[in-house]
Amino acid sequence: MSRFETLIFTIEDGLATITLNQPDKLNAISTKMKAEMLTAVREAGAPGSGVRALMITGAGRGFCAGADLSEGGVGGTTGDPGANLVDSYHPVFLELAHLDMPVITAVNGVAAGAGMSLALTADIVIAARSAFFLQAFVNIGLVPDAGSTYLLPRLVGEARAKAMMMLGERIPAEQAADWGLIYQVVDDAALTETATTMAQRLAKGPTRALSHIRHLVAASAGNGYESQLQAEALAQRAAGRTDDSREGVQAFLEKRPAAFTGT
Ligand code: LHQ
Repeated sequence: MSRFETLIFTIEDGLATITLNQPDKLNAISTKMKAEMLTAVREAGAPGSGVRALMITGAGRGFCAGADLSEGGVGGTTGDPGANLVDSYHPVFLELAHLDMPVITAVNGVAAGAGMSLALTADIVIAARSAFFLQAFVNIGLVPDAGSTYLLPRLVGEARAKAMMMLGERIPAEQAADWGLIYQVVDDAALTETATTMAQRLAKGPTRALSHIRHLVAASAGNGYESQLQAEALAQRAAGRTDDSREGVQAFLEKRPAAFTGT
């Protein structure tokens, strides 16, 4: 029997997969789900877990409909939305941001509210053609949270970000891809295979370099050009000393595919 009530969590060949599994509520984020996500993400990131990539997707027709509004409204069990965010959303989102491995989200259906924020935490977002993205917050008189006001303007620019946030309209997956909000749209039937194949490839990649890439790009939002050059040099020094870098160069010279180990 699974240890989790609201998720399916698997680890296979270095790839951890979290499937949000409350399909009757379009995988809305309950208190239990937040706690279980935190446990699962921590397990994936723990030293010695052997995990080298994480994929997040949803069961059923939704990816994630945001905060579970059936659980005491927007304040959750505490009655205070701010405390709800700080106490139980931020730990999950920060744990994801700090992971030293690539993260993919396979957006199988609606990604709304904090569910959209969750989708955008990934390094690579792939969506099914029928999926849509919704800054649902304003529709219930709230402001975007769980990182949406940080990530969205950076991805699509302020004009589109503010229109999404203020109008609370559904943005179809293809439009999201055209805007640069996500990486790729695929036919619904192809989503799982496409995303899994990409995640498996990342799980066999040069993990240290992939980790530096995600942290460098995250840092670039707050750095000037010169600081970012410095950050690149530091990361390159570390990446250049890995077994995977040595293997990559050797494989190139020997005209064979590299066999990266993540070390
Ligand atoms: C739901 C939900 C849901 C519970 C669908 N909860 N049951 C965090 C904490 C602190 C402060 C506040 O902010 C936050 C972050 C947030 O995420 S706030 C934003 C919360 N999310 C929303 O406002 C989205 C609400 N949902 C919708 O607008 C629609 O359900 C969408 C557009 C997602 C999907 O529409 P439909 O495809 O037409 O599906 P539906 O509305 O019929 O929903 C299907 C079922 O899922 C339904 O249950 P039922 O028993 O009637 O079949 C919904 O009640 C349930 N559900 N979202 N967030």
